[in-house]
Amino acid sequence: MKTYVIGHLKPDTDSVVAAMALAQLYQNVSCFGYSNAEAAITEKINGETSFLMNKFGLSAPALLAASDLASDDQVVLVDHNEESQRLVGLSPNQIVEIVDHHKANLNFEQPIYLTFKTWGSSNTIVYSLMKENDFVPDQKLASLMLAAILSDTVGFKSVTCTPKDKEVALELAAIAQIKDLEAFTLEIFKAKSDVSKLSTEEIVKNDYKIFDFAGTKVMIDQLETVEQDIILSDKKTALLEAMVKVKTELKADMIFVAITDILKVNTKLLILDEASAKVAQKAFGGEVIEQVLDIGAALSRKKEIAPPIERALTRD
Ligand SMILES: [Mn+2]
Repeated sequence: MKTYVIGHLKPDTDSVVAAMALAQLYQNVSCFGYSNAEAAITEKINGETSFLMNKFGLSAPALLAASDLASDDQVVLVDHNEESQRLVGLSPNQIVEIVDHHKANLNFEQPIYLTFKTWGSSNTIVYSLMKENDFVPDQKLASLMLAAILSDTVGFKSVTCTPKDKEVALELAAIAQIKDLEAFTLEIFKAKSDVSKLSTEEIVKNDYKIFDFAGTKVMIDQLETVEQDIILSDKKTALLEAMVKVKTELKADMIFVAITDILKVNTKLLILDEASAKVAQKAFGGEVIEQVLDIGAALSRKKEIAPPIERALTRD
């Protein structure tokens, strides 16, 4: 019997590293009761995560499919909880614990362990669990955990960032011996922004989540970049074309692509059709111009982009 620790589909750095860190904690501290804890990923890692793995000489966890699971294996979910973001085909009965910082959307038939915090990064939660259990991550893991916090909180600039994230980041920076946090953040932003190897379709599927808003399947992809202007002038038409394809492929009812400039602190939404224009204008105000809606300083999909869209769809 194994216990797999896994993050969400379309894994980001927070989700991959939190799974690695939590698995290490389970392996080293027996009180959690998980024998043979092992981190796994549900889909291929993104460019930012692979940059960080190379930089610190670590390798990403192995890919796991639901068919790899034995019937007595257990699964711990980290950095997600909703069914639409879980490993495809995973039986809810194998999930024994969830560690997360997203809105809960759960319905289990049996009691399970839940650790939910309103902090800005799952790695902040995992580090606090480590501290409670007197476990100190090694320098490489601490570097990755720090990077994950900086990435998920957009260098502490996101509204999701809390004092706890900063406190933990500073402790991890000391273990990692990383002194210049600003330079490190910029390095991560550049890796995050590099979409040169991706097709427009891959960009639309690079960092997306599908939400179920009262029966409407809404796909929200987010591209965090330091070159919003260039992307919009060079790739807008191609991205809109790719959005049509991806929406059909993933059977979404509605699709939004958020182009977020993490230095300027601004998000522009790409709007595919009349129906999504109506929803977006109701959600954020303003006017869609040439299939783009400027929604201002909103950086966080979780707190500033998805909730207004949900409200616009579910309230009159
Ligand atoms: Mn996260």
